[in-house]
Amino acid sequence: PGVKPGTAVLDAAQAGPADSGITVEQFKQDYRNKVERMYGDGLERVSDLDKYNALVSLVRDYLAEPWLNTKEKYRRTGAKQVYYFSIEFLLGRLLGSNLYNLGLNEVCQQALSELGLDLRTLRQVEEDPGLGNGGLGRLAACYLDSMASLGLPGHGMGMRYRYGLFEQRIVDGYQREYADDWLMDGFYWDVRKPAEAVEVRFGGNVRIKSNGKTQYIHEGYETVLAVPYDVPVVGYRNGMVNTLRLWSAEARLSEVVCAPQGGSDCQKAVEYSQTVEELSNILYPDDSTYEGKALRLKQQYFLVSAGLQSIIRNYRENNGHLREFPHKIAIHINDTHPVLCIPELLRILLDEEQLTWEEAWNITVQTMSYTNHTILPEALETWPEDLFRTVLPRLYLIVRDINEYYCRSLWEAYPGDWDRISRMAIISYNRIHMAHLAIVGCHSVNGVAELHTDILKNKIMKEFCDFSPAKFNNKTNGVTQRRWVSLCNPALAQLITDTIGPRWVEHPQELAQLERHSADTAFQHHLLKVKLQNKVALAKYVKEKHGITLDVNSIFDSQVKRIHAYKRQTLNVLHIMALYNRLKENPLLDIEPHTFIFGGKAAVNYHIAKNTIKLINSLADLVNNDKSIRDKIKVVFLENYNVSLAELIIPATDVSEQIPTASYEASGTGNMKFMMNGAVTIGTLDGANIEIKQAVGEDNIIVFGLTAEEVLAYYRGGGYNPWEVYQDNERLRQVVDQLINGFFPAAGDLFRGHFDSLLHQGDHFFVLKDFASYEAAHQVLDERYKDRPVWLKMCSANIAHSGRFSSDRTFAEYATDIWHIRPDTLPFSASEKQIR
Ligand code: H53
Repeated sequence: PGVKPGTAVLDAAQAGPADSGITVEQFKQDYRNKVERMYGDGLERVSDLDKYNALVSLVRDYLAEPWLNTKEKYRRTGAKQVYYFSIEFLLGRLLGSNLYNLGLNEVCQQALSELGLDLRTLRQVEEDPGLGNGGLGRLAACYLDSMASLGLPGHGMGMRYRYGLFEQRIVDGYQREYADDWLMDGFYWDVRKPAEAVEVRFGGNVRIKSNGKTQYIHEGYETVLAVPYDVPVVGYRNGMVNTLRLWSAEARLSEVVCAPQGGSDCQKAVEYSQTVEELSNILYPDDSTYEGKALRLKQQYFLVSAGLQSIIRNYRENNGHLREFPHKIAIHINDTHPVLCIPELLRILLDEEQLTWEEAWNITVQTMSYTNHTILPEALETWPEDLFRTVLPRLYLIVRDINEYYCRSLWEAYPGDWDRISRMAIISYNRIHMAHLAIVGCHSVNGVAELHTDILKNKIMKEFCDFSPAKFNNKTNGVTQRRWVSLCNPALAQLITDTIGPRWVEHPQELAQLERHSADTAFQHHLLKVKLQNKVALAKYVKEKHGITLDVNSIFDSQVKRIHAYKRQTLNVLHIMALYNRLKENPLLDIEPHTFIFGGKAAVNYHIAKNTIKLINSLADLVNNDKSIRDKIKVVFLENYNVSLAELIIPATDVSEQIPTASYEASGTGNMKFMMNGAVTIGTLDGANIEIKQAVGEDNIIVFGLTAEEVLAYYRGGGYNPWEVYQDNERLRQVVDQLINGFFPAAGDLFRGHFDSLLHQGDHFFVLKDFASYEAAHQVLDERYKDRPVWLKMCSANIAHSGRFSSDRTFAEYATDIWHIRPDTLPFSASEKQIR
């Protein structure tokens, strides 16, 4: 407790193209003044938190002008604006990245150092904003960085959660969830805009008035005030600052007292305000109850309605009729959570603008595009019709109309095929299918890796794709090399720049030039040094935080991601157990020393995943305290995995574990971050792993296990028989038995759920089936590692071929193919940066 992941320092030589124009002297003076004005006290007497806040405030001053200029330029040029709606934005700490993108990093570092301060310490004061959960949210944050850095007029639209998902603490090996009070000390990056607040309406009923033209009058509703907070999104040294708009729910108490719900009693008004504010209290409220479900649905509508109202208000100030809307505005729906954008835009066009259904529908479809991020059935949202009707009565009628309109066109295409029509309908069996609504209401539907898109097109959404094939396309995910190399691994960034020059930061495909140096002894020597330095930094953190000493000369093998059955942390655990058994049998066994690193959160109600955490920690206790294996293996579970911790783990990792059951991981993005930092992937042929293999070549990645096709074929045949595999493999049998036979002395029956799911419930995720091939893959890995020049060549190849996994590439594709933004029309020229 109390130990936070640190941050890396950037070297002065990493300065990019543009100069901020601010000198060290100026910075020092500005900073001193800022502290004095904010706190009425001298720099020497204020706390680190005060120093940090003053620094953020100063950086905000510096970016105010480019922010204003950017908005002004958009207004003047009328450039088409993109709005990326997402329920999550996992931003990570912003001080470092904003300084870096503003080109102010070196100046700030120098100025602070001359004032006797350390930028690293102040960066560490920042809490990770609790605005996301996993890959989806972090991807959205990478995309914001890329849009601004590419010069694209693209903004984020999200929620300002009062509390994050939860803070994970490990108590006696178990996950315990604590409130993630990330806003406790304030968040100095955003600007509250009360004057731009809008009202969002829930509940009530709809009266239909017909005098010539049908009118829908929404009455008896409850109003919630949506207040926007704007966060600047700084482009990389291009003078551009876009906006991430986060919405917070508030009640205007003065009005509440007079409202029927509040009566005239102050106490009641306060209670009422609490229920209103609940809307933006937490991400993913527990939806196991009716109230919980209603809260989630309200939260989604809140984001969508507030966001759209503000977009339209802004549009009206600068443009004419809403008919032109799709030429000026693109709205992107990140997963199904913001799909209500579709009926909400229709509502505005129909009820407020009085457009005809055809006009309104065409505008909506041309404006909207949707990304699917999963094929997991539990993540493809559906809502009970009753609940939907109660919470959103007007939208319900609109969704019903869309459904009818759509089913009519299905009927024309497939007359009499009721089964197909009911499978494809938006409303069926009293549920509203949000993914169906998304496909119908958007002009583009994309998956996030080639395999994932193929599965969508040929399996999950096959019938939709047969009906409108032109909508479906692939956009393989990417991550920003600015945060995931330059900022988190400055020593590597420096080595790359020394070797091939600085252009790669903006043109990541130029990393391919490293290939020529990959067998070069001097380069390899430096690469090794960089890795070691990063391992030392991680080991220091682990020692301080967890009291465990890591051997920095061992292989650092990491699996850090959400804990989920399909991601198969259990497979990793069983393999470590088998390795441990081998060492116990033969303490002289010649294996490379290994450090197995785990991190990740399990959803609060996901019991078996929570037990997986306990399983990992039980294994860690056993292995780390067994002197007989002479520290050949260590296991650590790092508490509270988040962006900042990832920034520490990824640069220090040698082996990247990407081992989901093939077909389940839509893309994965951790896999990309690890490869950029020179880790070698051990992985299944799933998600973007396949494309990583294509990029690096099969010698530079270790793949194992069933392919997606094989997995899907097994499912079609009703599964496989895990007993056979269990009987045939002695080492595997031993570890599976050890889950329940007292091997973990204090565990009792704790891991019986794992045991049963593997043996008695058909091993749905093919853990046993893939075990032997996983073990063999690890042996290959060890062989390669022993031959250091070969290993380092593999590491270099991974870095060299990571360019196509830059989110700059991905978003250039979104811009041209989906949003139809021509680079040469951009106010901040991005044409040179288009890297298709
Ligand atoms: O989205 C990532 C993918 C990853 C996928 C993840 C994701 C979430 O984090 C949350 C919800 C959801 O539907 C999907 O699991 O494979 O890389 C970004 O596309």
